[in-house]
Amino acid sequence: TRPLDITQLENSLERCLDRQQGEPFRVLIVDDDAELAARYSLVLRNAQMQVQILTEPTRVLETMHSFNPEVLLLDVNMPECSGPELAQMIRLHDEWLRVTIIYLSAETDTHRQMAALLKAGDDFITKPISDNALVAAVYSHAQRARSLSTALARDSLTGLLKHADIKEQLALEVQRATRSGKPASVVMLDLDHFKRVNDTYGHAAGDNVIRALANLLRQRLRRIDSLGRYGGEEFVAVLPECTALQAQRIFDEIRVRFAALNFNGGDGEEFYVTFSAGICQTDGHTASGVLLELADQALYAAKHKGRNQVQI
Ligand code: GH3
Ligand code: MG
Ligand code: MG
Ligand code: MG
Repeated sequence: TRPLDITQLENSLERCLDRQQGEPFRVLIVDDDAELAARYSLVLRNAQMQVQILTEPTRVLETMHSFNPEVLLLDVNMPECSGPELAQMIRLHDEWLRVTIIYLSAETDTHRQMAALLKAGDDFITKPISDNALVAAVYSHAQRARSLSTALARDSLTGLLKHADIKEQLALEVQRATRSGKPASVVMLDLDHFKRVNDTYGHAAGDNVIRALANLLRQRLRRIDSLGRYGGEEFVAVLPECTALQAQRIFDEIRVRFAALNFNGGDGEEFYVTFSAGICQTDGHTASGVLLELADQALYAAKHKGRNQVQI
């Protein structure tokens, strides 16, 4: 095997860090050795991470509350309490489940390392460690923790916002529209005769339809629009800077395209599904909950008038 090319490794690490998106990763270093902690902190700060140092382990929960770290770099041997004891205590709190705990210790005895990991914690790094290796380890853990928490926040079938989150987003956009004086539109959408689809072709085929609609909506809407799975086969979209008439044109287009999609019903059978939608425009004073109610009334009218249509 070829020897490891360190320069190449360093370049890829730099590329990795360049790609780091969003807020900087938050790392809390708990170590009784202040000098060492300062050294690690410098290395991680140079890699664009946000770092806080704690030399008194007993104050860890308090510090976590104020700093909200994503990664905890934990010393093993400290005078007041051991790292594994601390990790175990942190793991008793559900609110800190997403925090990755990495031991950073001079402990080289693998039995003691294993004992620490079995108690609580996610990884064990032995000191001394090169700057790049430290950055890479923290980066990969933080990145994974973040993508997991983003994925968990989404509806698992469609990847869209969940009920509570789209409602929150709607409230924010309504406030924004009120401030800017620009119109925004709220769309409530429901699949037509979907019970029949499930009954005829099965729940899995029904799930495919829901996913296909979510993908179509995602493709067709803009980046600034918000989209959520409001209920089982109900969706809510919020379109900033868009009048009800413009929203109706867009959703009518989506409606036609969706109605043309053919789905596999098994045994070579194909089927088609339609949806109905109701739209309501902001007016600068109506509350978001009421707007949603109005969009739902428009949806009800669309159903009543024969489905496969978009009403204002
Ligand atoms: P309508 O045109 O009046 O909306 O008729 P409908 O049959 O679609 O009535 P409704 O909107 O009340 O139907 C909801 C149905 O959607 C009930 C349930 O079987 C189905 N459903 C809800 N969530 C899911 C899901 O996650 N997957 C599948 N496959 N079906 C779902
Ligand atoms: Mg120590
Ligand atoms: Mg429904
Ligand atoms: Mg329905």
